[in-house]
Amino acid sequence: MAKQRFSVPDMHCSACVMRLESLEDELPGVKQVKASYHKQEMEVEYDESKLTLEDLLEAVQKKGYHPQPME
Ligand SMILES: [Cu+2]
Repeated sequence: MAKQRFSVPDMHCSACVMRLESLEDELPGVKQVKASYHKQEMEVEYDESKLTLEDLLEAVQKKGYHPQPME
């Protein structure tokens, strides 16, 4: 299981948090998504045997956001 934090600068309200957290149910391999509107960050726990970082970035971008992986 991998954990990755992303900066999501275009998250602008609590509805964004819910949209991002819905990836948990929509994307196979995602175990947990924690998004913070105040920090403009999200943390994703995922199974790297089912999902790559690129898949994850693409899914978030499809929702209209521009995630930047953090260290
Ligand atoms: Cu919003």
